Amino acid sequence: MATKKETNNYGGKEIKILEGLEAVRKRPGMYIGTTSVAGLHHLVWEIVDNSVDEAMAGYCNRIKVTVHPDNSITVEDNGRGIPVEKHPQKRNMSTLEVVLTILHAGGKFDNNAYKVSGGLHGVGISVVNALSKKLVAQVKRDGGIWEMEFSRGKTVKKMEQIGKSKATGTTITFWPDELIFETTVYDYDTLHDRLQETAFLNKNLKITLVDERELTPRVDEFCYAGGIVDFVKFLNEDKTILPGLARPIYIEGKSADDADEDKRGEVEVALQWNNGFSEHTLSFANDIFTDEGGMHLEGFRTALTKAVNDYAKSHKLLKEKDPNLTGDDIREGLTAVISVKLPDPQFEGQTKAKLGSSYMRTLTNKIVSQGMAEYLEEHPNQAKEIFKKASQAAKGRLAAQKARQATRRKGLLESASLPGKLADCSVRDAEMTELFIVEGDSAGGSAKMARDRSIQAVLPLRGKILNVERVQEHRALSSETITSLITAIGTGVGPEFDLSKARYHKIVIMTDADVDGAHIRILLLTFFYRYMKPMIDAGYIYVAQPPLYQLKPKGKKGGKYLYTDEELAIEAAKYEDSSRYTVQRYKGLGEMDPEQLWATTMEPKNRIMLRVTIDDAMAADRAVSDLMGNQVEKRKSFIQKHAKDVRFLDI
Ligand code: 0RA
Repeated sequence: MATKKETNNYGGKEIKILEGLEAVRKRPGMYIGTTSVAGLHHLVWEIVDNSVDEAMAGYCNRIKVTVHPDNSITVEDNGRGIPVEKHPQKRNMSTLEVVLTILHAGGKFDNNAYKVSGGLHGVGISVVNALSKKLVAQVKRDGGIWEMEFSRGKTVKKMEQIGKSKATGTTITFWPDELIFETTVYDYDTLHDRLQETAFLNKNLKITLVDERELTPRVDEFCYAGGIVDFVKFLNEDKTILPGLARPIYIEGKSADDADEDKRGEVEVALQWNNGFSEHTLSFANDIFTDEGGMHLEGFRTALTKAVNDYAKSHKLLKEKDPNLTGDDIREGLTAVISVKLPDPQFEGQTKAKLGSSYMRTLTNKIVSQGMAEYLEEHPNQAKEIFKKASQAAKGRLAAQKARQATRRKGLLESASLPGKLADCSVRDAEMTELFIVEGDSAGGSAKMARDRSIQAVLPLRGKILNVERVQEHRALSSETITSLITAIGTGVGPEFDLSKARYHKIVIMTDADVDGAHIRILLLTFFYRYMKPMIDAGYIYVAQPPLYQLKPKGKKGGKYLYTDEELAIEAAKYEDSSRYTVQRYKGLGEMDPEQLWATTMEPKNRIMLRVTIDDAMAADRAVSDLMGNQVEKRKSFIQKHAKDVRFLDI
């Protein structure tokens, strides 16, 4: 039926529209980045961002996202509703139809000052429509309820009024197309974390998430009267806060009313120090997470450093001739959220996650300088605590410098100073060589016997590696396990870090497939994340994947190595019953003989290795501090949940 209608009624314009959405279906990656699980979630962000735009413009204070049992999604808001009247330029179409079927048409007709949806990946609702096997749009507006239905971007039911309502709002329900996506199963935690973040960034906006796939639907509600102040408190939840700073510092401001059209903007920051040693600063522009920072972050940092030093000098905490505290000193233990809004944000950088609009540096700097100076003057006790924390950091920094130089001096002596436990390889060309980090001497022994000694080196770690998230740098650098890692790798750390000095281009973490192994792996990843991030960025860090099981048919030779529970189930299903085979479970690498270890885990042509990436630095940042923070319970449950699940290593 629909086909007949199409051929009869579709004129030239409509054919162009279909070609537009056809292009989206042909190259979905160009519009949503990927058709993996990340792209699937992108569909939700696309709709929600439009609802958030309504909220930012002051017309909407409620958004509800529902995951239905079949993994279809409903996003409902109480904004103005997508206009339903005839479109001014396209006389035979409603605006609703234009918004849903014309690429990039989404926000052309309104004039909100700031927009999420036009930002980083904002591609418009029509892209969601193109990539859904079915989409139903319902609008309450102008006293009526209007509905329209589509399939894979094509109109299935023209817009019609289905009822009356005094309320306004938009409800979009869509069914992601399994012809497009690798998976159509939504991940609750991903939705939860992102929607909670959106609620933090939009004071008093109530966002509800409902998962109807559970027997009793799971419901989470996010609404924060304190906005980013609540965000900072949340990030510091498990931490010990600097005395007197239970209430985060909050600074806001905006450009002068007579500022040039293209230099307008608003700035909000919230900050609070804990007694830890790492910095957690998150920056956003128009609610878009700027993973690579940018102008707003630069302006904030310069202003903070100057404000604290100025205060310290003028109140004689520092003498006139004393060196200034560095920005790093001042930011030790700092948790901060910076959120700026601007009409036309420019994004640059490798992942387009860096704010390039340079006037935002000046504006943020000005607002934070003033706000910080005022805060410090008005809160002398807090000012003293902040100064004290930064001076301790400065002392630690000097001690760390010495410790680093010590590891470097050792490094200069080359092989003579390499850690005694390292079984090095003979080839010296780093591009060809690999370093296996293994837990304990016994696994180390097997790995040493198993390896190809020309290109594979083995470094056994004795016992647990220090949690670097919890100690100051000079303490980390006095741990023998850590210095042996650093000297074996050869790059140094901190200001002395030099990627070109890496002695191996593959560093392979090879731990047991149990909870302890998972713990050691996480500790090692934390170390690399905090001290050698460029090694992760360069793609030099890997995780080995030893098999979990070997299934042997009875009375026959040979057996099959299996790497996951699913693989085991599939393999076992090939037999009539379980009396026909035996299953060996490998709890540790030590249970494999060197030949097996080589064949399954180390031999380059057979092994499975996962390259560690930081494609979501925020998730990593959070996971690392969640895992490594004070809360032992959270940590234990995370490790248990993920002990067998290697995918989480992609964080
Ligand atoms: C076009 C124009 C206007 C609002 C919207 C689209 C709009 C889109 C979405 C998507 C989800 N919820 C939404 N709410 C609104 C402006 C409407 C006006 O000027 O009244």
